[in-house]
Amino acid sequence: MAMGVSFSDTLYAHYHKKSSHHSKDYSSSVKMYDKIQEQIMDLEVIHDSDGDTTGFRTTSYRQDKGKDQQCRGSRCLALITVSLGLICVLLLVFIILQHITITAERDMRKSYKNTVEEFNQTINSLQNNYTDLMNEKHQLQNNFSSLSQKKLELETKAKDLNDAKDILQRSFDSLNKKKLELESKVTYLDEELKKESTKRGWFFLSNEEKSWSDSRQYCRDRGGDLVIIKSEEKQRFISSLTMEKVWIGLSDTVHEGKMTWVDDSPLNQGFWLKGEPNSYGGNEDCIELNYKREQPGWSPLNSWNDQSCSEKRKGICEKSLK
Ligand SMILES: [Ca+2]
Ligand SMILES: [Ca+2]
Repeated sequence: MAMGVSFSDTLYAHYHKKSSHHSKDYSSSVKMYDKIQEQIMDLEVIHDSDGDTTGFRTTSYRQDKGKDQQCRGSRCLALITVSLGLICVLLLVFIILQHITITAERDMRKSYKNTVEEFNQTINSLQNNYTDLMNEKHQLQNNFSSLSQKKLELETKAKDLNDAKDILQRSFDSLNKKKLELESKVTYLDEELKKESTKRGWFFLSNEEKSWSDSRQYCRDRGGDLVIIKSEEKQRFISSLTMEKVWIGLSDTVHEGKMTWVDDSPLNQGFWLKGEPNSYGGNEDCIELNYKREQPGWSPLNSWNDQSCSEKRKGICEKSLK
């Protein structure tokens, strides 16, 4: 019974130590074998001593001693056989465990190898990702630098535009002030023009040569009439407008010899060429300006002539600005 407990414990201990200490398995098995041999020897000694301590050696006992020794030899042989069988079983278990351990180590190495390969692939992938990210980082840094440069340029342009805006604003304010001044002047001049227009009219020349009455009609159709000249200043001014012979608003059509303006006022001051009016041929009732400019004695203040009213002349029209 003591041998059975020892063997089981030893086997149990051997089983659990085996997985972690493979190098010690063989030496442990040898030790166990020696221990079993010692236990067998102890059993033989105990059996012999038991026989010696009884003290009751009978004659029949001596006769049976040969048979007992035979049985003891058979038991020892059986015990040795059982022990050898157990050792074989133990070795078989050891071999199986060794095989399992080697297989486990092989699987572990294979798994480790796969893990290392996956780890290397992961490292390579991470390295590639790191390279890509670094490239993107450099690109972003370049873009950032470019954008920063553009930002500075735009800020400079914005500052320049702002300065230009201030200058334009000042110019606008100045021009607006000048505009107001000019509008004020225009208003003033408009008032002055209206005042002056009550004293003077404005003048224009008819577009084609016609008789005195047709030329007058031309002027009347446009809101005016043939010009009336009642001052030396106006005579000089009208003479400066044209070099050709033109009709003015003076005639003696109604009463021969009595010159009358188109507003029915009488002639008080005339600017006749020397020798005029002469009513040449008895048929000269309408007055023209600039007659015989080439003739000696002609001047802006001496340029009128009485002419036949059917002669074709342009007329100088005067239109009041009222
Ligand atoms: Ca006449
Ligand atoms: Ca004449």
